[in-house]
Amino acid sequence: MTHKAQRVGWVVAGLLTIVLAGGRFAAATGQNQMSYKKAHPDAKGVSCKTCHEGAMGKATDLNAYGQALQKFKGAGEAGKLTAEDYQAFDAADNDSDGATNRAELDGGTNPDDATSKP
Ligand SMILES: [Ca+2]
Ligand SMILES: [Ca+2]
Repeated sequence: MTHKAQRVGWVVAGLLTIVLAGGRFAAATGQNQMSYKKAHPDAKGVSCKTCHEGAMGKATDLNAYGQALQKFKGAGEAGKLTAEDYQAFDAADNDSDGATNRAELDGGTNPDDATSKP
């Protein structure tokens, strides 16, 4: 095998690794979205930016609220959130302003800012 062929092989292996790793994160995020919809079939006003910094949610760009949600991840579902995990987080008061996370999302206030409450 020539040096050029070896280099092409390494580039292809690197790209494949990136694509497969990206697919794994996207699948976990998709699974989380399905669990979210199962827990909140009538939810309005919630977007990827509720838990992520960017408009396209990625596992690596969680905001403070998304990071707090991760602590509610059940032990049996590594890397994924279940509907039960979301419901447990809904009942919590992430910013200690007296309103539950669910009440804040329903009321259009920020569940990560104590000065914003319903
Ligand atoms: Ca709150
Ligand atoms: Ca709040």
